[in-house]
Amino acid sequence: MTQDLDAFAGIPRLKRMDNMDINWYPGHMAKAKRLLADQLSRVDVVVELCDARLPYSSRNPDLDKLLAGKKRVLLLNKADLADPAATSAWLNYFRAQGIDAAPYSASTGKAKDALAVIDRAAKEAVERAAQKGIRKTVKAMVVGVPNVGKSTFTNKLHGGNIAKTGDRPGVTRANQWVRITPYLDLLDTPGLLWPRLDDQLAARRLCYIGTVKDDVVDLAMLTIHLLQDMLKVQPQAVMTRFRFDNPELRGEELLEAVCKGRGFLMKGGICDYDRCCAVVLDEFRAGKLGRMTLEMPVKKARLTIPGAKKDDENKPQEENSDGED
Ligand SMILES: Nc1nc2c(ncn2[C@@H]2O[C@H](COP(=O)(O)OP(=O)(O)OP(=O)(O)O)[C@@H](O)[C@H]2O)c(=O)[nH]1
Ligand SMILES: [Mg+2]
Repeated sequence: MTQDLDAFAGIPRLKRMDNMDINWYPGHMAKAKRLLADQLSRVDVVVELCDARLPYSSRNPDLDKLLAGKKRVLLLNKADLADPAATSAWLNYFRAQGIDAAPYSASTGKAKDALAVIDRAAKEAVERAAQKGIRKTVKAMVVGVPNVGKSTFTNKLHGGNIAKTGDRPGVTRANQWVRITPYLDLLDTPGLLWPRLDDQLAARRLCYIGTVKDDVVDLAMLTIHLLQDMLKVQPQAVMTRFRFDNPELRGEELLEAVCKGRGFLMKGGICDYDRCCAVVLDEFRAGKLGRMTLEMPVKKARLTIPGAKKDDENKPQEENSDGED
């Protein structure tokens, strides 16, 4: 790991970090996408889960096309790990776009709150059936990128461990229908990424929350970026947790500071970067630094550039962006 960093000697520190190219689209995802499309005609409601700490980066852009015309709700899951004020800002942002969004925690939330969201979304379909004298069983499909909590959500609604969960991406490999009540069936699906992660900033952030497998990235680079991103939003929490006192540190200096602060040192006082990266990533993922959201729905004033792509108009910007990305 240290060798990788040394290999870039002479290149300015932040510059060399742009060399990370993240892509992960294992075979089971292509299959899962086909199977999801197959099931769509059978479902009344799609429940999309994203991670409340990254509500922009953790939404699969492919879903818009795939789910066009379907009744859909967006749950900002893991809201227990996110900054509540940031979650409110995101809810306003989504609702302003006509997206039915709500915060949720599949770990600590109540099943009845999630059921209320699904009931609201399914209301029209239920009423249409009632007009024909039928009491409908609503079919809802749970979708989202890997590791956002789809199976934990399914278990919460079911009231027991019917779907396999785990703190790594790609745990669910096949669709699984689960009966929640006589009037609600839920389909848990495998996490879906998209074939080319062309937004590499989003891709990197997906690694922070364990949506992209750790094996496909350079963990030292990833950890440096995570520390820098956390320092932008909550410098004091980062410095307290990792025991250093200079919020201006950047690049490899940050790994050194954490190693010294937390005592991740090997024989001869050499920094143990492997241990440092594992601990920083684990502690962020487990919410040990407190509730934190890493991106905000801030719109930049933009100039109209003739011929510019319109796709990114609603893409939120980083707060306090220092332009390194
Ligand atoms: N703190 C917190 N942890 C959660 C929440 N929901 C899920 N988790 C944890 O996140 C990890 C992933 O949960 P899963 O339910 O397996 O995620 P998934 O979306 O089904 O993942 P794949 O099947 O890989 O796509 C597990 O360790 C869960 O305990 C939540 O709301 N809050
Ligand atoms: Mg799952």
